[in-house]
Amino acid sequence: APVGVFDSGIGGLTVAREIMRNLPSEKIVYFGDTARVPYGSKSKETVIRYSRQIIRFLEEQQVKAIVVACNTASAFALDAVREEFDIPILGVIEAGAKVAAQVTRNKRVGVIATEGTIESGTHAKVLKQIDPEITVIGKPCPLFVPLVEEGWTHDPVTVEVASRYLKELQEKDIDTLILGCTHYPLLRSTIGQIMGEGVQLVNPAYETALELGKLLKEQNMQSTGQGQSDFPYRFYVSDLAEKFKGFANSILPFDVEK
Ligand code: DGN
Repeated sequence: APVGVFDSGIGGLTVAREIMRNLPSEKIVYFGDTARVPYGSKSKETVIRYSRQIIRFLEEQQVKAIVVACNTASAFALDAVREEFDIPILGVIEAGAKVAAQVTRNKRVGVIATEGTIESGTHAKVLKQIDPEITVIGKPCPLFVPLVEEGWTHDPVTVEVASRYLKELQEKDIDTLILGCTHYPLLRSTIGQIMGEGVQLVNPAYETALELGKLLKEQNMQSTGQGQSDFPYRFYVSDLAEKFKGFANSILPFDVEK
């Protein structure tokens, strides 16, 4: 059976991509809620409702586990949907927070994400559960999402915007920074250059793929990939499939056909 992955739109492809790279035998059914994106500026109740609907859809696709690739949905809805559904559900926040807690030396961790994710305080809550001595400094960077979707990952405008957003974090002496939004791993080099070598960047997309691997192993649900003849990835969107395809083809190692 495939793994279900969902996001508010196209950004979750950064998570799907890490699953493809790190767990190449797994099939994926991806759902991007492109009709209702962004989630980052919506209320908790709304994000829970949307997440619930998408999980039902993925269950109909017979998935064996679900990855909530969207950080905002992970922040707002993970606890609620885990209670409601029997299927294993993994978010992207815990995996990133766990690694950040391991790598920080000075126990000062920065988080950049959407407004909703930062306001939810979920990263801070999870990090402090792991180590109460960690100080968490959050900064919403809402303009990063449209800049990435515009394809301006290395544009001077993006460098300027990033410098403005990250200035505050630079002044707060963090040594670890969580890229707490699906799109931010695509800005990794720009963010890394601005923050400098003393700051370790944590990519929750990658860490979540590894966590998924562990979960599937523990539950004896791994695929072997053997006898797989069809193309192993399926993508669904709630609107504008063409635009989705364009973005997908720019970041995935193959072309999405239909
Ligand atoms: N996928 C969202 C997230 O990771 O928080 C970003 C896009 C959005 O819904 N604003």
